[in-house]
Amino acid sequence: FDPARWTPVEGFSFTDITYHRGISRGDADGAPRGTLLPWVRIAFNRPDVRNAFRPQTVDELLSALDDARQNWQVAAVILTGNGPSPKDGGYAFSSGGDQRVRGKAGYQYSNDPGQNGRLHILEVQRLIRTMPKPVIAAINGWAAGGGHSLGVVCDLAIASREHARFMQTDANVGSFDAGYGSAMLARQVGDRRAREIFFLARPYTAEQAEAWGAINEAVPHHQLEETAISYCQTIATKSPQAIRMLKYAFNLADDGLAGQQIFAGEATRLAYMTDEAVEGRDAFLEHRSPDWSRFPYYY
Ligand code: S0N
Repeated sequence: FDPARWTPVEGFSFTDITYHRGISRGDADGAPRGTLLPWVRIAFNRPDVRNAFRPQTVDELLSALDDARQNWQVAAVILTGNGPSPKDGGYAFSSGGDQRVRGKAGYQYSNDPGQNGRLHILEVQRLIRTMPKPVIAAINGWAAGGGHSLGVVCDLAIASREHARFMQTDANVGSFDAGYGSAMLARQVGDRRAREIFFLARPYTAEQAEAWGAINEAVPHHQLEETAISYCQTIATKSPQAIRMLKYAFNLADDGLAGQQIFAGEATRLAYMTDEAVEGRDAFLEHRSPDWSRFPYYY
């Protein structure tokens, strides 16, 4: 984490995550020093427990991700973990659900032990999946259990050669990501390897993850943030509409009717921008029949 490249996003008081907006350091970034840049960094901030997430962490993740989703000046999101741990120097992206707050019925808010347990991390997965901009996992250390699955769900993933380690531990602790965490992993690494990763829960390295297609790139640890930012910089040079349509196109087949609905919503947005759609609106407002004669039946 290079503080010169980031400023806290105002309006939030998070404890379990940090949320920053990219800022320019000056000429090298192509904008005057301090200019806001079109990407954000969301990081797990519980390094003493390998960035395990509890319900409050998930609430905070949802708030930050939704803010990034709605901000029309943000082109891309980096998801990562803060660290290393002050206790033992260990690095983590995330070790998944916090097993210490797991009750009989699920995960509990610490301030309300009577509340029905739930770990709504699947809502985070869906938000990453459906937000109209790429989310880049910068995997700086352990990605285990539900943390492993979050990396899988992100659009792109980069990992530290020295510190990133992957292990799908769900079956060790009696949980199972039977949605994106397993299905998308099988798309990425192949069915045989995905079953191995889940059934055997063996640790694997960033180099193995890269070779298997589970991540885009393994880079030296000191280049992890720089690489993630360079991905954002490149994405920010592309057509926002093209990136959005491409993301939804990649999702469409696997997401069934939900994927079709999102893609179709974007198609409708584009259609609204045509003179033909404007004619339909104007005709209604002017109490006349629409005149479609100017609009050809393309083939
Ligand atoms: C990550 C591991 C491999 C790191 O090992 P290492 O480096 O040896 O560190 P440790 O000494 O083990 O850990 C350091 C300290 O951190 C604590 N800690 C680590 N992980 C957790 C955790 N997940 N919860 C709570 N505490 C954690 C350690 O206890 C230690 O603290 P001290 O020093 O005080 O003892 C290794 O740590 C590891 O294997 N961790 C556990 C990984 C794991 O099994 N995670 C849970 C898997 N399950 C999920 O994530 C659920 C996912 C989920 O919610 C979900 C997803 C889809 C569908 C449904 C659900 C659902 O369950 O609702």
